[in-house]
Amino acid sequence: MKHISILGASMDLGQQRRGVDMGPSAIRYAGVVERLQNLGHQVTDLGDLAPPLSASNASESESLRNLSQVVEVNTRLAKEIDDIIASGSFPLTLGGDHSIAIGSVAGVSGHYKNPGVIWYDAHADLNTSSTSPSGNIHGMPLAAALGLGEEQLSHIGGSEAKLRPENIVIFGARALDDREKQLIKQLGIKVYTMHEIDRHGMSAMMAEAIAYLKEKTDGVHLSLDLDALDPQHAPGVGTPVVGGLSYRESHLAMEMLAEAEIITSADFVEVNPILDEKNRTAKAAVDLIGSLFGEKLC
Ligand code: 6HN
Ligand code: MN
Ligand code: MN
Ligand code: MN
Repeated sequence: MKHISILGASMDLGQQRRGVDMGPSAIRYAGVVERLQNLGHQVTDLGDLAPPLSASNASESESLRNLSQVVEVNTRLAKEIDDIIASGSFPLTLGGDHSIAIGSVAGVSGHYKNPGVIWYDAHADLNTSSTSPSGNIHGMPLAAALGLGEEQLSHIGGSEAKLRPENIVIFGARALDDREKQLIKQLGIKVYTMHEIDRHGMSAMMAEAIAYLKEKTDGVHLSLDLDALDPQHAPGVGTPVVGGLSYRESHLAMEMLAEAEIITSADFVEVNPILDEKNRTAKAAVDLIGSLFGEKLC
């Protein structure tokens, strides 16, 4: 039994498709609290962080869209996550676009000597303002956690880097920008692309990723972007990419993580109910959360 604190980060300013700020509501509506309680966990729903006021005026930079709002929300989120862990509870953050992982990783990192992360995503989110093709900050959170790019982002929760490159595993990647590929090679970040997963299977690749992180880290944050799943299984995301992980593969991944007992915090992001079909993506998120917290089929 765990004590789990759910926090909604209703942010949609890290990218340009409105509606992903309603992700936390959609995931609650799909029954996340009840699901976790039925598994015997003690759940506190802390509600949503107050959202930023509005999109900024056009004077703000196109290479870092809505920077001030993203900084403001993530600064508050980092503090909340820090407090949740200090109280002995497991922080489960519901997004919101993936820019909110800047705050969640920052809030987690001070609690571990060697924090690690599983970045379950079609993308690597390793851009900075100088490499980003879009200026969307949801494509930058992993770079910020490494201490790269705009300091207003990378210094949230402290000026030090929040993650070491060798403690990062990217899982499900299939849409990397050229500069992200360069950075991955340069820093030696471990990436399981769809190629490796197709070739060797989820079971072998996740087992390898778990063993890798187990050896290096003393806490692992799971940052799960629903666009890691194929759009057939998770249509309600802002940046869908065909050729993704299936619903079953993702369940197996969560079940293996539950069994390994390595995950110490998590966020589930990019659920956009406006783009969704009958809340399927939010339901998939809740199903995966169930598996991550120990649900068994029999
Ligand atoms: N996400 N690499 C692209 C960009 O604009 O930087 C896409 C980023 C997607 C981010 O899905 O969290
Ligand atoms: Mn992402
Ligand atoms: Mn993504
Ligand atoms: Mn710095």
